[in-house]
Amino acid sequence: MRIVVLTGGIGGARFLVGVRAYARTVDAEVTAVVNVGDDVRLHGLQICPDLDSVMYTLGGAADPERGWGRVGESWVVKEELARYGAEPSWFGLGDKDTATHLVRTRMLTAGYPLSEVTAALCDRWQPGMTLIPATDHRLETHVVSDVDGERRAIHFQEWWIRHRGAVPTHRFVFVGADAAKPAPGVIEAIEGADVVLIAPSNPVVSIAPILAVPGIREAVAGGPAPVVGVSPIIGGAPVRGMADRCLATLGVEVSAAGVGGLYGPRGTDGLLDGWLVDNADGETEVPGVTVRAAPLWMTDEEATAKMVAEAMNLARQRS
Ligand code: GDP
Ligand code: FO1
Ligand code: CA
Repeated sequence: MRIVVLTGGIGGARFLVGVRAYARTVDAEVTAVVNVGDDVRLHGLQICPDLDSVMYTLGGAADPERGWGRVGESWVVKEELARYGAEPSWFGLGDKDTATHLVRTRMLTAGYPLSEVTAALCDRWQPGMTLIPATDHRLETHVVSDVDGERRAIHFQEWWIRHRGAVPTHRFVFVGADAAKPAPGVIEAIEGADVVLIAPSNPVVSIAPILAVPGIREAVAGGPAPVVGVSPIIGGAPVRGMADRCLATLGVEVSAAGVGGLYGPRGTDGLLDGWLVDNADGETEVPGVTVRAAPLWMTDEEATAKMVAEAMNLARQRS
């Protein structure tokens, strides 16, 4: 049994902990295709927040409160950079995290593609599954917003961390997506999968940039495996993060139905065979998609593994 998961950072990482637990019970192989749109080069370092959230979480080293970065982190580098007045001062670079970025940047500079760098970093963290960036090419999410009365495209990290997403926001642009190619193994994994799961990640800035890489959406929508998505929205609100602001920018209702409709049914330009929503959203209907309700709070590994089992049941109904 082969399971492919499309995933972003924190929400996706927690979901993958449940996928790994479920996979152990059925001896399944898991491949996670991870968003790179959040990636940014700062202070000369290549930072990949979603890959790192997934890698640290599965490696048991993520900070559970912050959700991003390392547990037991210290901030000497950040403080020293601030004393030099080195911008951007709004970005928090943890000391332990910095070692990851140093190793990554060094390997990238030496010519290794991000997918190989990720595999090398995973040698240490042993995530228990294959992590592949959606693409080895540069793909960055930029946000067209009004800052100080001027309309500009700013990097997603600046929009989120510096402005907390609280500036008039017009659209999200996946810079470089048109010319990007899926990283080696992405299309092969999707085409060879028994099921494709879409994690309860941010649909606009975590899942959409993956699907924007030419060939990936087509492989998922046209592939042999059933596709089941899990709603990141419970009772009309994201559990955490900025999905509400992102959806509002697209004019999509912040609800399980809104996100299900955004992904849409397979066969008519969409992606989904099944859509798993929380029990609180049991009335949800997405035309053309089989909707089921289950508890979707990822409180711990056991609860999340049950949620994954529900998604797998839903997948079996189609196949
Ligand atoms: P990011 O890249 O770090 O922002 O993380 P993701 O895009 O992977 O996930 C963010 C999404 O995870 C948010 O929209 C949350 O609504 C969702 N999320 C977080 N915790 C939970 C949970 O316990 N259950 C569900 N269903 N969604 C969650
Ligand atoms: N989020 C913050 O709110 N403030 C930060 O200073 C910050 C630094 C940071 C450094 C490395 C990293 O991997 C993630 C970091 N994040 C920070 C989280 C990140 O901005 C977003 O939550 C994700 O990109 C959304 O997926
Ligand atoms: Ca993200």
